[in-house]
Amino acid sequence: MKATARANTNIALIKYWGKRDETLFLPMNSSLSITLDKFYTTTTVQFCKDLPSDIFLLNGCLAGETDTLKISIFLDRFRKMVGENLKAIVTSINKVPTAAGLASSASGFAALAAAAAKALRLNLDKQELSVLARQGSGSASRSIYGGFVEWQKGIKEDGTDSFAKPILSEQEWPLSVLSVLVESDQKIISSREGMKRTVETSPFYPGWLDTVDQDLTIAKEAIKLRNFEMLGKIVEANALKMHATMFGATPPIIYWKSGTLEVMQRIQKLRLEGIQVYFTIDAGPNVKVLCLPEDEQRVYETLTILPGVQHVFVCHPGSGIIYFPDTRESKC
Ligand code: 2P0
Repeated sequence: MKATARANTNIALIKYWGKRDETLFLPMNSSLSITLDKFYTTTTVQFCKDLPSDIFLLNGCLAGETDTLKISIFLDRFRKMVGENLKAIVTSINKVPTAAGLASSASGFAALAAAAAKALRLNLDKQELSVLARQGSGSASRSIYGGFVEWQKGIKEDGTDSFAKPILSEQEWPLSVLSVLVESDQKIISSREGMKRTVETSPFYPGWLDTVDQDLTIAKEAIKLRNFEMLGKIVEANALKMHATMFGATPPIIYWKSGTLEVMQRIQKLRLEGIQVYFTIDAGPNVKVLCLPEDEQRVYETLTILPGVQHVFVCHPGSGIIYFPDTRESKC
């Protein structure tokens, strides 16, 4: 009863911002992402008889109580599906460095869902896996698939119609995504708290909800047409709009640092110099930059020398879930 799976992280092009159900992780709006090739989580789940409680090892270290409890609550959904209460040893290797400015919860819960389901021989399809991964972290629903992925919000109260689906595979449009690190400290407000506060207090949040579906339609049309300028413009506008909702929250949420603005302004200048390049920013100070592969080197060289930039990670569209054969069936 053991299986290993790997999931890549993803970066939202049209953002998920706000929940309509916090327990089931149901979003207020649909979103769209690119799965990346560089940063991933590989997780082995082994269910064992006679194990008194779940054990979670992250990057070789025994995890604390809070993190282990999150894993246990997540695994309970799988245990319920098979009517068994076997506890598990969960071993995760996280190749999403905190310093990359990318969230590891997306790849983490996607890999855990896939490995747990396979270990219990649940035979779930990707849609069912996406529904389960979502209940660990919303953005994890999208990391089940590679390339361009849409998470449709769904309308049902039980969340069974809130899952991701693939739009375009990673091979079909090879863009470059540069993850620009301007700050590596842990952020003070989690995205979970940030979106909750925004929904509850920001007078700009209704404006977000009024326009995000239209943003998504434009982005999907741009992907269909492989129109990079059309995609980049809407991606950048959508990210700025999400941050504008936060500026209006009480108390206000400002994730940006001076380096964030420096990168944004340099990108706008690059565009004036004739380069097609756009940015997006998640719930943090770091900037993700989209460009065409032929401009990747120039954009990299321009950003890497900025005083406020600590590091630039170059990524490309990556694959969805992959499974590894388990060569050793260890005894519990
Ligand atoms: C996204 N973010 O679409 C948005 C954009 C951050 C900004 O999904 O509470 O870790 O676990 O569902 O998925 C980050 O939030 O939040 C996120 P939970 P998650 O990628």
